[in-house]
Amino acid sequence: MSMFCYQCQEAAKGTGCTIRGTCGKTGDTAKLQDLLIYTLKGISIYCVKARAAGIEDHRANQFIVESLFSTITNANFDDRVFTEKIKEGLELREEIKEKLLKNTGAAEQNLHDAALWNAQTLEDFYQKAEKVGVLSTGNEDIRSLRELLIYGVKGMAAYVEHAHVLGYGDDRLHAFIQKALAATTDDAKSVAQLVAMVMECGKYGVDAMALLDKANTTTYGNPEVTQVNIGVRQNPGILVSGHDLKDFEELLIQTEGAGVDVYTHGEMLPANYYPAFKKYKHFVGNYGNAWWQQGKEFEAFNGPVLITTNCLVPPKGTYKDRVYTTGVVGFEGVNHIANRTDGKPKDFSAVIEHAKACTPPTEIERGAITGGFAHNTMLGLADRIVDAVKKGAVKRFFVMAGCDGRSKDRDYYTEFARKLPENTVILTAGCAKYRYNKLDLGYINGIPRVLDAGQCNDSYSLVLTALKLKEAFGMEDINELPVSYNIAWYEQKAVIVLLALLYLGVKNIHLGPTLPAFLSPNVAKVLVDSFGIGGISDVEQDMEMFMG
Ligand code: FSO
Ligand code: SF4
Repeated sequence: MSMFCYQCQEAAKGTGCTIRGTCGKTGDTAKLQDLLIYTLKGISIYCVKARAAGIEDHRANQFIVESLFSTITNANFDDRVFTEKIKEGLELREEIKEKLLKNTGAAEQNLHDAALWNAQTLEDFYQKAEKVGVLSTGNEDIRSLRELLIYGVKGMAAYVEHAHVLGYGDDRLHAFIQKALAATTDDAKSVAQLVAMVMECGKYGVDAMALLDKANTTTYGNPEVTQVNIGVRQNPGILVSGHDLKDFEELLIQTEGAGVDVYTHGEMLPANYYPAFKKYKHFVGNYGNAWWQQGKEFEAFNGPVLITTNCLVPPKGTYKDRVYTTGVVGFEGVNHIANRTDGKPKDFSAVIEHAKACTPPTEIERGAITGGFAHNTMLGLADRIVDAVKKGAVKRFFVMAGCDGRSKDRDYYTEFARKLPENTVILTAGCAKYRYNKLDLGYINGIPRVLDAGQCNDSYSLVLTALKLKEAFGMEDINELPVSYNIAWYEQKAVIVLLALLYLGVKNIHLGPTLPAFLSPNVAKVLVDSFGIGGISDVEQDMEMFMG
């Protein structure tokens, strides 16, 4: 076995990737990612102690969050990045150790190896990585809970990083992330204690999404109901994918008057809903679909593509020279736009110059799709929605948020949406929407039957909508609402969204297309028994179950 990774829905054979990732990650990259996580655990052990002594290390906080984000599925495939991060992490760990020693005057005793090990060469890194990966935890249930916790904080880190870029932060989130990472090295932690920590992770997940929501809406305004153009214009274009709105804004500013158009792809689609971006005349609309379709869509786009976060698919040679990564994203041999320094914007001039020399995008479709149903819009529609429910025009809401992926099984979601009775409404967020957002599902009392709140992090908006409905109907419990949860997951941001929903008391969530490989039978049983979590079967059977 040259690697072991089971963090996403595409884990090979539903158990784990052992030779090469389905995502394209090599065994070497997987090992370096394992070692980086181990390094972060060591730093966290010290950060927890330093915090208790009154020392908050902001550089460590930021390093941990960015490093976690870089190990999320489809974010970074560049071994040099991980090697550098491990080296930097080891130095950082020693710095915090020194600070702590100065402060307390006594060296720490009996520390876990994660806080002690050291190595310099790449060869030593690989050797060490073999001993500290996922399978180094022997007990299947402890391993499952440790990994569930790690994937939860990876997702949380992504949202914390997006908020940070916009100038929003909360040290309590860093404190929890580090406490969780350190806890995964503590052999004294029981199954029950780890379960409690996983639930606590959900609480901080809600806080992280609320923080990001505040950052996004304060900076760019509340998303508005928008008809998003999915056709093309005649100028050369730049396509922007991923979730980072700050990158998007800076690119829009720098392309003004350049004779180059800007389009969104995948999870950047919701940028179309923000008032702050609507003023840019060269912002055309959305091109294409969810991340996994990027091969053929980037090819047809003809111009440069900027990937601000996951999901990046290893680029084909035919368009690789047109791909630009930035932030935590990376791929060997692909152009990378450097981070901001001294508060100055990123420099996208290379992407813009590249675009000018390209032919305009090939048209792949025409028309428009509707979105912008985040919590503020929903608040404005609340009376109409409550009325529609009371009069029986809406019988049930289906939360179908989450992710899309390349597996054929995901056709289920298109068929499920198509076959839903006409008196039902889909609430969505994340790239899962592409499975049904171009179907003509019609309207109920002027309200579309597919209500898109935004990116996966905007699942927070869906929760606020559910809480508002609970209040409007005078209900005690969110589970009394006529809402069913049929959620599609793919990577670790979906894990934090799920844990956040569980923390808020949402029961009977169905998760597909398959349950996570990292849930051991016993851990899965805890989730089934306590929260009624279930999988999916076939469309007819599930429809009957949900509507029944
Ligand atoms: Fe999708 Fe990828 Fe947003 Fe994920 S583009 S799969 S859950 O990164 O983050 O929904
Ligand atoms: Fe496999 Fe997913 Fe891990 Fe990639 S991220 S190696 S596809 S489990």
